[in-house]
Amino acid sequence: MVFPGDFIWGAATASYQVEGAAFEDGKGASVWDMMCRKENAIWNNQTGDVACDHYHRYVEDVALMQHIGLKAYRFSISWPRVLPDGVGAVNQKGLAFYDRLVDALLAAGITPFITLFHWDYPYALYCRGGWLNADSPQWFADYAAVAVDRLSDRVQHWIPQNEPQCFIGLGHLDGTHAPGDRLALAEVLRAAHHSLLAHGRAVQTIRARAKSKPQVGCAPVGVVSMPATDSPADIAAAMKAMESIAARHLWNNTWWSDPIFLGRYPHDGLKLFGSAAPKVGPGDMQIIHQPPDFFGVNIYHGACVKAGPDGNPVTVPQPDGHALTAFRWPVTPEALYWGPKFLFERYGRPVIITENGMAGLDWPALDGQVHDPQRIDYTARYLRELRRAIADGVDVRGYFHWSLMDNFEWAEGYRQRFGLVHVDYATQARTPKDSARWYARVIATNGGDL
Ligand code: IFM
Repeated sequence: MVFPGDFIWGAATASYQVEGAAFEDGKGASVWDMMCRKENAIWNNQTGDVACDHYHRYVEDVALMQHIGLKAYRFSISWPRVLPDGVGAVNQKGLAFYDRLVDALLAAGITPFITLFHWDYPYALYCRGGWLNADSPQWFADYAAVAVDRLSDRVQHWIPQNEPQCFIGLGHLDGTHAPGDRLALAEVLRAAHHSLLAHGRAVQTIRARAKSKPQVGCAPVGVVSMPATDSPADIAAAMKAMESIAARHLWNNTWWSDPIFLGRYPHDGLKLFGSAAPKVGPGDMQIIHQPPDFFGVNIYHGACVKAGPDGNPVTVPQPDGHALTAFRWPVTPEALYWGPKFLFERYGRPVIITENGMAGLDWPALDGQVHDPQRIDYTARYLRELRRAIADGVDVRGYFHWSLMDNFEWAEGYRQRFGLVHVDYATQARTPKDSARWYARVIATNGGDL
């Protein structure tokens, strides 16, 4: 068997995308509650107010996970549900929800992986400057302490933040995600620097306070390049593309991961960003440089590159008619070979795929079942590439499918369905798709059925 015996087969969700109960039990507002109230910010002006109602239906959802045979479930805590003002008084009712969820998971034999922050930033703190405020790393560390103090007697796996490229880049540069700002690059990079400091402070907090030995990870977007051919020149070009910063935006690997894992910002980024680069205070890098125990990474697709005449990477466009998901993302299974391989070689930590999956056009058929052969094909192809990476010596410890169930896909609202389980938002009926049954077999055979 190529997959190690203790390989972690999981699925993932995030608080705002599934919980609902947006204004219940003392929860404070998040920037996504705010964003969903802006006219036309979200497809069809939809909101996460109810979402999958997971807050009330988590028992049924854990039973579904058990039915699929998940070994682990990655979910996030809503920061403003626990701390309505972002700091200060703890909302015990909100915190109690995660207590119940963790207990239900453990009773079902499912290992909880907690993401502390998956984008639902407290609105109260946004009003105080959000990630631009130099106090924001401290706010985050204090929040981490509350979660760790309450849950670390039962939870070992912690991921401080999900996809900083998105909550900083889409949220503060493009303005398409909450809080919907379009700031100058210098301000965006200052916010990014604070988020990196927050990551470091949270890791320190987790390691100092956890009641059981913690395993800490990360979950950036994996910006993957794949060589057009197996030639050494193309492979070197793809590696170079993955480790370089070539444009004045935040879609890259190294600006985010070099500080955390290597203790420095990459030179090419500093050069390219120039005067927009953040001021790094004395001691900042020591705080940020808290290498996690595993390199968690979210990978959905990659770009194909070849070596140009000077050896530098040149993008090779996908051929006309190349396979696309419903979200118009290219289907590129090799991303799950080259992405983990590069990240393992550069950062030297075991890799866990913290997200991978696809949006499909799924609906209940006349027979009442939800047939999603494309998701099965997509996932089988990607997992085969992950298997190839493991066979080639990449230390991959786990895979989380995105997502357990259809949910609120941010600016896309409910238009994109990523789930193994179909959700009828009018009735909240859950229907496991064919892919859920297929994934159950993959898990039961530890990947032997691929
Ligand atoms: O739904 C998102 C998730 O919240 C973060 N990673 C990508 C997923 C699909 O877009």
